[in-house]
Parts: sequence; C-alpha cells; structure tokens
Amino acid sequence: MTVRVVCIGGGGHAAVVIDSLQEMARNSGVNLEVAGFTDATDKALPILGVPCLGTDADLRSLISRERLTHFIVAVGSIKGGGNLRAQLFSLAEAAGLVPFTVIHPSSIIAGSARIACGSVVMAGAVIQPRVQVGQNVIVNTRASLDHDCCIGHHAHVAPGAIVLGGVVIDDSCHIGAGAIILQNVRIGRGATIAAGGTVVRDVADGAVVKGTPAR
Ligand code: JB3
Repeated sequence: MTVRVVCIGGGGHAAVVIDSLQEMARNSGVNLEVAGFTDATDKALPILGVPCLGTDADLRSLISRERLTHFIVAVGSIKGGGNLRAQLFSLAEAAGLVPFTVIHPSSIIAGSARIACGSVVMAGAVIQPRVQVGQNVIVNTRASLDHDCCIGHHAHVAPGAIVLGGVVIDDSCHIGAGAIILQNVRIGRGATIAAGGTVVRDVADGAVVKGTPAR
C-alpha cells in the first residue's frame, strides 16, 4: 500500500514536517509520498517541491482526487489562542483521513517508548524508555524526553527543551524552546512554559510561567 500524506498547514513548521517526511521516504521501508498541503489560502507557493492542494474545506474532494490516505497537522503556531492544532486534527479525521506519525530518521527512540498516531518527532530528538507520547504531539528539533515521561495529546515540546524523568505534561501544553522540566513535575492541561524557563514544581492548568525557577 502507498501512504499518500497531506500536511495541514503551509508555513514554517510545515517545511520542517515535509522535510522530515521526505527523509522518511528516503530512509524507511514505508512506501510514502507527500502529496501536498492545505493552507488558509489555496494560492500558497510550493514547499520543498510539494504543492498546495487547496484549503481545509477542499479536503473531502481531495481525498479521491489526490488518492490521499493519511494526514499530519503541520501548523505549529499557538498564535491567537485556542487550540487550532486539536481542531485541525479532528477536522482531518472527520474528513476520512488517518493520522500519520512522522519520525525523523536522526531521532533516537527507545524500543519501549510509545508514540501515538499523528505525532511528529523531529531531527535529533531523543525519547527514552517507557515514555508515552499522545496524539498530534510535536517533539521538536533536539528536544529530549527522559524515562517514564507522559506527554498529553496536542502538546508541543519546542526545540531543545529538556524534560527529565517521570514528568507528566497534560494535553495541549506548550513547552518553550530550551525550557527544562525537572523530575516528576506535573504540567497542567493547556499550560505554557516560556522559552528558557526552568520548572521545579507543578504547574496549574492553563498557567503561563517563565524564568528560573519558573513562576
Ligand atoms: O520555532 C520553530 C522551530 N517553529 C515554529 C513553529 C513551531 O510554529 C515556527 O517558527 C513558527 O513560529 C510556527 O510555525 P507555523 O505554525 O508554520 O507558523 P507560520 O509560519 O506563521 O505559518 C502558519 C501557516 O498556517 C500559514 O501558512 C497559514 O496560512 C496556515 N494556517 C493558519 N490557519 C492554516 C490554518 N492552514 C490550514 N490548513 N488551516 C488553518 O486553519
């Protein structure tokens, strides 16, 4: 079977997702094609040779026209609040597509780690034993998830963040670039950790914390 993936989103994050998919196609045994992407406008320019197929409203017709089988949410931004990534995930599933899991070949993932469908593990990321990663999660470039962490659905662990052992990150959290989360801390649903912050104690649902120690 050929896996034909559409990326939902056509910005900077999509370029990194598409590059990772192209690396997978070259280096894994999966028969994988990146069919194109949808964007807020159907006039977006190609990304790394991959065309814009239309907008999300076109998804149902694109499935048959482009023989699409799978999708990956390729919008990374949390600008504007809300949970656009979660909404786009539901929308693509409802259109009849299956979430695809993107694993860059240069990432290191322990055999006992579990990564749910629709997540993306970027170049150089490290995921250690017994880690559980939910659906539609971004483990971005060179992020590190240490043993026994649990990452909720739709969360984003930004480039270079370091998550130590036993940490729980609830759904839809944003862990900023270079942040450090110390052992066994719990980050509540929808919380944001600013870039470079060091989290030493639990963070409440929806909280925004920064600095060292983060507060
Ligand atoms: O910092 C890093 C490594 N990556 C950042 C990433 C995590 O988030 C990156 O630098 C950006 O800050 C951001 O990437 P993203 O989300 O690609 O943002 P931007 O480059 O601004 O592009 C957003 C794209 O999403 C644009 O092409 C929009 O048209 C598109 N978009 C917005 N809403 C949408 C929708 N596309 C679809 N298909 N559906 C929407 O509802």
